[in-house]
Amino acid sequence: IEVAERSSLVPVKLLEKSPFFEGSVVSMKKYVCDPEKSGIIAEFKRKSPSKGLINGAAAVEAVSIGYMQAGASALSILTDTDFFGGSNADLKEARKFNFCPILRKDFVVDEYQILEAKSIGADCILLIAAALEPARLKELAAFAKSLGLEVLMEVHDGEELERSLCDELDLVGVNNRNLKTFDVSLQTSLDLVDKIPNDFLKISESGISDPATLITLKKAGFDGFLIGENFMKSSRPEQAAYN
Ligand code: IGP
Repeated sequence: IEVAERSSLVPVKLLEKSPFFEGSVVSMKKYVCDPEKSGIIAEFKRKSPSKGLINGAAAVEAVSIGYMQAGASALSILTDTDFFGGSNADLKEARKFNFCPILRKDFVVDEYQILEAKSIGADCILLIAAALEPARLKELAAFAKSLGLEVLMEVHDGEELERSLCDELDLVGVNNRNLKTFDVSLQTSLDLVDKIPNDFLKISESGISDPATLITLKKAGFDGFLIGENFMKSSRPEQAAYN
């Protein structure tokens, strides 16, 4: 359901009754840079605009628990239904079974969605620089911070990075996938890593499919690695993460 419809079905007052408003968040920043952990943010994603159906059968409970047992630092759960086949219920389910940072992966354009993220137990939200005016991005990031949530900003080029960087962010992600053409190039990450100030955790996103790539990215200066399809395309995503 669209945001406008959801916000009339579940008003803010009701969202705020969620017990998650009393609890504190689990820091994605802290977990991802913990040297005892892998830095991998493992993603649960059933389908995508670039690949179509990736995995229609996977169950979020088994996969999320398995990801964490395999050594992931954190989880990313798609809640967008139309493009990615996810839902808020998926994130709630993952939250029930895991004590770890959870990124709510969705296209955030409105404060309501940030309150919703908090109410379903997310710890971190995504803001996509290409989709938001810099001033609006800053405003949404500040709102998330006021609820105790952490913020990952996603960029695809140097211009977006320069334009939208602000103090309210915790992590900066470089998406290797061009959202217009769906082309994936790791070079995008390698070109941008040194332009991200060290105050932010640096995440490389998309198209990571082997340990050698991860090592290259780590050596280049990335702290975290967002991996979805490579795990999800397996009939046992959690086992793929273990391998
Ligand atoms: C994961 P991949 O290629 O490992 O499945 O990519 C993640 O980076 C990708 O799902 C993603 C995404 C997004 C999804 C990156 N940015 C924004 C939805 C919205």
